[in-house]
Amino acid sequence: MDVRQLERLKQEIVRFMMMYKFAIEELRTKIEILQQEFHYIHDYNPIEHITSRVKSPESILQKAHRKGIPLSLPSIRENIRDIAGLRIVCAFVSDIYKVSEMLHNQSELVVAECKDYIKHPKPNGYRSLHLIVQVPVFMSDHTEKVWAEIQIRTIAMDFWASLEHKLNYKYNYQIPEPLLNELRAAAESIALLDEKMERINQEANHFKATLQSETELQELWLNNQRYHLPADFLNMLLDSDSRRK
Ligand code: 0O2
Repeated sequence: MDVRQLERLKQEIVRFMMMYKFAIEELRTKIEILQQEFHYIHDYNPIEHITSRVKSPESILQKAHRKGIPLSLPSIRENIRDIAGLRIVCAFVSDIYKVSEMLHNQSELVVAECKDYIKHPKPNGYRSLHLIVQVPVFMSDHTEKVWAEIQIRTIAMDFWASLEHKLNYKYNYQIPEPLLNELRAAAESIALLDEKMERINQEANHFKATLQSETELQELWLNNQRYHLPADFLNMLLDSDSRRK
């Protein structure tokens, strides 16, 4: 292969990978807006943190070989749908489903597949909710629809998955049976812990709701600025709300 041909191919691969970087940026912006909107309305943030990555060319190649996918860019683009990957980490299991619902309601986003490894954990104990989505990326002269995978999980599930990933790397995907059993048991404990944390949080929310004073309900904060909601304004809205029903 001559140098010019190699350069052209490299450019093609760079353009290919860049599309996934843009898809991640589009998704991050969408999710950050949803997160802020949710925070203002419910005074609560369902997302702890978000990480993202574009799959490396080695990893794409390995997956293509493993799945018997023809080695061409169009075929990889269509068949490997987790080249762009986002991981959303939440505190509670109910937050995972709230975030998933918000993403399903985004008109520009097509959710093509939802794999619920929380209701149906993998045999090794892996838990997480995976959404395969198609996101439009707006270029100067056209719009590209790009596949991405969004993994949503709790802090505890994330902790388990990163340890399991590390062990797989260490043992070259041949983790000894006793360790596999311990991992499965740890996954069970984590599921129970997630349930317990959820219950405690629900009780705390109930307590907070009963304490919320009228004065608190008459103020709102936007960009660190406090706004007062006059009682007349609230009454007027209440009136029109009841007329609508
Ligand atoms: P990486 O390094 O994250 O890119 P596959 O299971 O890959 O043959 P599919 O349908 O793409 O087919 O997989 P699935 O089940 O939706 O899983 C996709 C991703 O979820 C994986 O990507 C992992 O990131 C994560 N995942 C799935 N199962 C496990 C598991 O048992 N343990 C851990 N730690 N992570 C898991 P990649 O491409 O495998 O890896």
